[in-house]
Amino acid sequence: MIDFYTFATWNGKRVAIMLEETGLEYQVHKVDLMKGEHKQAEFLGINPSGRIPTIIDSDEGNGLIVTQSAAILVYLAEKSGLFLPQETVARARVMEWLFFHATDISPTMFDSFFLTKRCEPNQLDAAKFLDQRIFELYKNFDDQLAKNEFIAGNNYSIADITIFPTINNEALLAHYAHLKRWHTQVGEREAVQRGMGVPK
Ligand SMILES: N[C@@H](CCC(=O)N[C@@H](CS)C(=O)NCC(=O)O)C(=O)O
Repeated sequence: MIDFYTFATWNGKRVAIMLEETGLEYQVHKVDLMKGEHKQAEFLGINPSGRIPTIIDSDEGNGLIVTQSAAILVYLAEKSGLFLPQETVARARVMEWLFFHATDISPTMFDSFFLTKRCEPNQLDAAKFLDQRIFELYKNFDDQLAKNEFIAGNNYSIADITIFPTINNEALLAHYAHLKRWHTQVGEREAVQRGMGVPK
């Protein structure tokens, strides 16, 4: 059984999609970031960095805690044997696109959100610069999807799962036709639809 600590953000949703896709048994614990529940002792005792998503897998020893959404996806892929190929070349491709997104796009999206919504006064010019960079980086994904059905090749993988919840930007979808085709296709998966609704 997996205890899943999450909130309705793209980092949380990618793990929710993965749990739904694998069919692993899990229980949701909503950590309300708006109420500051992630900074309370109970949650800090589980993840000292005070961030979601976090899982505890009680099948492993006294309970294995894994944090960081990309690491959780790799862990769940290895546990389930799904969405991460064993073969070296195919696996390298999945890791390449997973880390491209996790290290280049996700933090830039967070920084833009921080400058627009959390920073006093707002730093809109700086956020605009970051938004433009995100837009340009997504061209790489669009080009890749022009040649491949899925992000890392012919098969649906944790690279697709990590990216999907962040593509909620109409301007991006209007500009990049291949990204839009892929977004529609992946969005039709029932597990993706269920995962996007977690937590309720
Ligand atoms: N790199 C981390 C980012 C985790 C993260 O920043 N989570 C946000 C919600 S999406 C959070 O819990 N923020 C609370 C805070 O930073 O105080 C991941 O991929 O899991």
